[in-house]
Amino acid sequence: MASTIAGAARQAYTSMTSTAKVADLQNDTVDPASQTNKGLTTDFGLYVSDTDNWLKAQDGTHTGPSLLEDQIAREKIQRFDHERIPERVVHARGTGAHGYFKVFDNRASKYTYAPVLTDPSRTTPMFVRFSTVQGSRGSADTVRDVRGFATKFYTQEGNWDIVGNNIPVFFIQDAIKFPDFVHAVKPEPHNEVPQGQTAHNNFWDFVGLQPESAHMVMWAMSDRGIPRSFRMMQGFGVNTFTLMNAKNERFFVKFHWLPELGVHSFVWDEALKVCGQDPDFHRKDLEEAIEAGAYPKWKFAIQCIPEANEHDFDFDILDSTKVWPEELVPLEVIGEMTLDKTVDEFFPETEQAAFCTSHVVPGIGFSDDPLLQGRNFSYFDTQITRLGVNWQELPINRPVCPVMNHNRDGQMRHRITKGQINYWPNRKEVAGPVPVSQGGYADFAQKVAGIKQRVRTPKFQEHFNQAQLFYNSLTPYEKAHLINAASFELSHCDDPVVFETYTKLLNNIDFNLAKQVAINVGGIVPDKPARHNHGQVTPTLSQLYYAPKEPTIVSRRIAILVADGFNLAEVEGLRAAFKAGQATTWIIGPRRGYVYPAGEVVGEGSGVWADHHYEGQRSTLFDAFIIPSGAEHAQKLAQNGRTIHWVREAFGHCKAIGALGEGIVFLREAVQLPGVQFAQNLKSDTVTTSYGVVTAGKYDSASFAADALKIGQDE
Ligand code: HDE
Repeated sequence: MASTIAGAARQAYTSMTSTAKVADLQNDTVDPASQTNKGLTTDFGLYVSDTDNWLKAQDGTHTGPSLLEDQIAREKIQRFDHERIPERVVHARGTGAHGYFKVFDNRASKYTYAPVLTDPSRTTPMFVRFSTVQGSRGSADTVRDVRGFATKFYTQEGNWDIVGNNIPVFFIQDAIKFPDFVHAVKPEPHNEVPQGQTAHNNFWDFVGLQPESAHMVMWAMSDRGIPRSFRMMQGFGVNTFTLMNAKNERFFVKFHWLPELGVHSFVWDEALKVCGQDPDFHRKDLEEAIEAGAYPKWKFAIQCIPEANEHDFDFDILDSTKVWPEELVPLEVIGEMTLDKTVDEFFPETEQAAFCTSHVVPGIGFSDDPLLQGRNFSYFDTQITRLGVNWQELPINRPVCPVMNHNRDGQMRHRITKGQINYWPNRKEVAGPVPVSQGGYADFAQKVAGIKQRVRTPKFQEHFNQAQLFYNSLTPYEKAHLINAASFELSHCDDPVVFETYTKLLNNIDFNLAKQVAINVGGIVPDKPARHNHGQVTPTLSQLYYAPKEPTIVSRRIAILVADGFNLAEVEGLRAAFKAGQATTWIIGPRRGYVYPAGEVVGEGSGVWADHHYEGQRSTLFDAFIIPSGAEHAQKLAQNGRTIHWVREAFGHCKAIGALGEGIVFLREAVQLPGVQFAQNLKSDTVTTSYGVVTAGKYDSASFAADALKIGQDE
């Protein structure tokens, strides 16, 4: 019997493709547009003749009481009353997408026998949910926070979840501290402030008293805390898992996702503004890219340490507050994930998606990482509160391979299992265990010994080496951003005990960092380092290391700023060039509607459609912009405070800015960018680049656009 499950039934799934999960969801998907019966019904299928008026006892002129008897109105209201479920206690705000995973070859078979990681003929469907941690479901996307990076592989051997983050370490070492940490980070209990921020007394109080957080705090205060896009951030499994190979050898492993587009961040001022200007910025960005066919991709990499080498490092490899520096344990890139489909409906897919670190498949296992051990309990448990005990049966969560066992009943059970048997062993041999040799999950025969006690081993007690390593590895401008971020946050703490304690703690990481932050926030300014700086650097910790090798404008948002009287040929040429580079182009004009080029009468010519007016979309929402030539148009731009602000703000945010012909006059005379050199000759096509501002007198070829953006990006 067992072999039936392991063999024949699963054979049907060996030809599974990336669409297998999407096809599976079709069983539960309705499309009102294609339904033959388009009429409105109750949940029970009764045609409804009036959905606007509650049944009332009344005569022709006087409104009478609404009748409780109206079962149609009651169903509508009662159904609505219960629309909300508890939001996730952390990572409440998120957005999801479907995709698929492939390995390049079978090189990982030296570490694992898991087919999902070793069989290049397979395409494994995936669902991914990105999230922020602190804020509630309605909070803004671009807040300073850690980003969740939760991935679900619907493999032929069952679901495998890597519930990761965009930062490779965590705030605490032991799961028992998680409720304290989350209470401290979340809005304070007396007034529920702040939302989507860690800039408050309780968070900094906690991390000041819990020095194991120091390393993660450095990452969260760095530019990693304000990613430009979900598509432009790394993902990390964080915890130490294990892999088992066919020779029954075990390896410790860390999982990594590396974005094809490189790692990019906002600058802080920009992130703050986008929180208000477009709180859904990241959500829309993901959707926009997928809909445009610019499918986000990540390489998948592993770091492996043989079991015998567990204790070869000066840190404990089971400590989630530590990275495994790549110089010590190189990354091996083995596969790639592509996201190619947005969800059809947010709630049943993204909101009901439920991830569990305990979901692994044969060939992959756990380690004694104390954070992971606690997580393996917590995720399953939290889904019961959020979704009910049968949450695995929800369409988005159920595997695409067969499921058969003797778990039964509970709220919202909707699977119907035929027959008399719901236990094992049974006389009919229904649904019995599958031997390991036929695909049953094998627990690694790990020897366990020890004294039952509540202590942390010595290596778990060192907290500053890697915090220092991270800080040392940043470029000067990344360090400056980190100092500003920590200063911003600590300035929001009004209890001197809090900001004084933390500025003191920073002196264990870096003297200059501690000094600068203390000066900014009124902390105690140290006169010497609290600890020797080991001076070590790991280049792969700076996000600059992950800039794309070839500059690219794929999926970037580029604005063309125009007023009536612009140069039409240029705008058309630029648009074509940006389109060819797979960027999206937006015309920003004085009004949404037609804007008229030089030579056309306003309101009469054919014009170009402006996607937004100057007030409608700010420079913060674009990666770059360009101002074409046109004397009249340049003059109009120069008379408008908003367009001048547009350029100054973008310049302050280090955006690539382009200008042609009289567009340069506007930049030079009205905007007055300090220290910038501009092309002098308005008749020449010689390109001048200065501080990311790219100018040329005239537009000569489509390559200006590509060159300009390349230069702008390099700077
Ligand atoms: Fe989570 N975490 N976590 N976490 N976590 C949850 O599970 C928890 C930790 C992460 O998109 C919860 O379904 C404990 C590390 C992500 O649905 C909850 C501990 C990392 C998501 C929970 C940690 C994460 C969660 C809340 C310490 C990075 C969102 C809702 C022992 C590797 C998943 C839920 C999604 C969600 C518990 C630490 C990432 C309560 C106890 C480390 C991406 O179960």
